[in-house]
Amino acid sequence: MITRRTLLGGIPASLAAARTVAPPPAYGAVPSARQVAWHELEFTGFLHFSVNTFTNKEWGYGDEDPNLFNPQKFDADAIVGALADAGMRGVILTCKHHDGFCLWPTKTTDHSVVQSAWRGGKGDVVREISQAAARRKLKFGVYLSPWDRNSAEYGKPEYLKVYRAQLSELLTGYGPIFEVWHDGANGGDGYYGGAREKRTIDKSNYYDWPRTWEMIRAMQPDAVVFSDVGPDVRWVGNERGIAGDPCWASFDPVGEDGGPAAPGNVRTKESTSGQRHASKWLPAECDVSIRPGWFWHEAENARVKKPAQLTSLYYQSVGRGATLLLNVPPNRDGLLSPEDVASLQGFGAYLKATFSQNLAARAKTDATHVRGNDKQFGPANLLDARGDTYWATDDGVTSADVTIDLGRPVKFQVIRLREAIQFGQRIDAFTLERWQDASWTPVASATSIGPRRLIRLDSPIIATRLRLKITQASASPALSEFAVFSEAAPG
Ligand code: FUL
Ligand code: CA
Repeated sequence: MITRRTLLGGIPASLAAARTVAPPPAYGAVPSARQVAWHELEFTGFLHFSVNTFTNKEWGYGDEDPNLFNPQKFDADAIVGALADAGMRGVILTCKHHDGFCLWPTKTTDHSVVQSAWRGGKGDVVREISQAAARRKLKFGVYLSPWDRNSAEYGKPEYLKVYRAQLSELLTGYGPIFEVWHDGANGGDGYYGGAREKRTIDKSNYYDWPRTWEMIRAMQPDAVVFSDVGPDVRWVGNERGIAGDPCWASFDPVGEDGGPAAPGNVRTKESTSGQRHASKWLPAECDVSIRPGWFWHEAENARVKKPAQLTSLYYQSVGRGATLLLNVPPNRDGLLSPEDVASLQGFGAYLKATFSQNLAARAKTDATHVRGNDKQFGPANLLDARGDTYWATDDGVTSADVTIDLGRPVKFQVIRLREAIQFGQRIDAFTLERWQDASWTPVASATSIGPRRLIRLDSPIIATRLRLKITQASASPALSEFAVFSEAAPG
């Protein structure tokens, strides 16, 4: 006789049933595996380095003598080490900025380190930074400016071949690349091989971006591609390092005139917050410089952002679910200046001291709803420091509470929440409360969570019990983390 028991291969029906509770069906746009890995980086570094470092400019015209580039004390390990100590998990180098000078010995043009006296023309900044990054376990990414004010071909169809050849040199010669960064600035006057004229291009069609992105996929399938319009990561719409609040991970970019969007042609106002119910998972990256300019300028040494300013930017970017890409430009020696290193150290110490210990790690949890009453979706999953375990409710439940009992009064100032984003961004709003004077009293409320939400209270509070109320959701909530931290003094 075939019984239910034999069908299940000898597993008692009660246990088997527990295992069959399915994870929640995905809601809306969901991230790709490469996007999930990118979200986990949270904080990365940007290095703007070129002939501009030596000419005191932000945008080189393209006629600079390559010999100007001579960073005598260049030390990739020192640069990358300072970024790593600050807590960064990746670094993106301006392999070529708008001036067209290539920091690696490219075969596509003479306008490169090969023509420089630096290391007798045998140097390769891309190689040294990528190797130093690998030694410190930082991911390495490339910025290759589409706009090239040196190239005689710029603006003509031939330039596209040059650009793609440069990209393939970078994507095949320097190990794994985590991010390819396409700038939106395009066209205008330049040297252009001696023509010294103004060239404008059709932003929507000239670069044939979809074909270039296919090339990147083929050469570096794990790399995310950044631009104003993605396809993997979107510009946040400002260069101040500040994400919107809310900041939704989904976005359908639209061109300035309402037509199709392209790098350099997007309604940037919408990029800051994204759109709640867009079709694409296209999360925001906040790029900002530690100095007023992107390149190093002696006159800005006194204007390097202090650890407390970096801390505030961190909460306004990483804390809203975006990634922070902080530029720290090497100086003419080929090192980070002491002012920048000091700020990075102070901020890194703050991050370490604040986030190393989740004060709720050993708390007791309880929830109003648990998916299928199955432990595998229980609220204890919020505290295990694992991204792949989560608390979830049954489908159709769009408001639910979870209670965290810390067992003793705990003083803290920062709360971190993460959604199980593999199922999409589901939560619209929540409130955090503490048990005080025999009732639940609100501590903070916010909207988007997505990959991450940090709440930094104005001053520390003490609580024994906390309650997280999901007050609004577009699909049943699925949260992977709830953590509380005691904030260190800003470095
Ligand atoms: C901008 C560029 O024009 C700046 O020089 C810098 O590289 C910044 C990150 O992107 O669009
Ligand atoms: Ca978890």
